[in-house]
Amino acid sequence: MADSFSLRNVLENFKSCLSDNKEVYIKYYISGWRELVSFMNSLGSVFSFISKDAVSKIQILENFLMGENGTHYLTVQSMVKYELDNELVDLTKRGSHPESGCRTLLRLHRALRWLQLFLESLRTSTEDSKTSVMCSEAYNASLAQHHSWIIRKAAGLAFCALPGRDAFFEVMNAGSHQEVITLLGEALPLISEVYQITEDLYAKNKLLDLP
Ligand code: 1PX
Repeated sequence: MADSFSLRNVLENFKSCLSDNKEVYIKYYISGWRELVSFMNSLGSVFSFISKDAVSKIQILENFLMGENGTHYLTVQSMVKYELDNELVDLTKRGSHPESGCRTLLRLHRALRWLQLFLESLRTSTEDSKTSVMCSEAYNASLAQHHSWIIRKAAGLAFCALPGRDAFFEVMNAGSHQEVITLLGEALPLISEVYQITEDLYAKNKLLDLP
């Protein structure tokens, strides 16, 4: 299932995400997420409620990209412009466009902040650091504020099932601990840049609270 996962693939996708003029390609953004989901699946079935949600959001975006208006979904920038210009986004409450590209990508965008915090904390962790603690601290500082009590509880339970730091570094499949740490150091600035560009775009268009 996740035999082919490697942190390197995630890095490659986020590297390919940015165009020369700093637009974010949806194709690589969702490929990056697919890689991450395959990684999460390899950690066990307690995470499947999380990966199911992530996969359904990836699928919604992929359907737009492959659909008849696909050219408007090449980048996050073109998607935002197209959906706003054509009133395809529910701005205040869910109505006739409950699954717009903009609101769907916003969920993954918020999760990307979690990923950024979590990976940074893994990168700077020491041998006795606990992955479950790093994961829940990253979650509480990001995604948790957007989730209901019940989801927060379920997520908290799932975090307890995370493998320890050593095993975690192993599944990342990117060589020795030191090599993983180096790779994380390369991946993080890219992930942060993609995150920040999206955040600024959403803020400028007042899309950060889409229902
Ligand atoms: C190299 C190591 C990295 C580990 C990779 C792990 C990939 C994690 C992928 C998580 C993607 C989560 C997407 C969540 C999107 C979301 O917020 N959805 C909620 C809102 O959607 P709605 O359509 O209702 O507005 C939805 O309610 C969420 C349901 C599922 C629970 C989400 C819990 C998220 C916890 C994130 C931490 C994942 C920990 C995995 C550990 C490896």
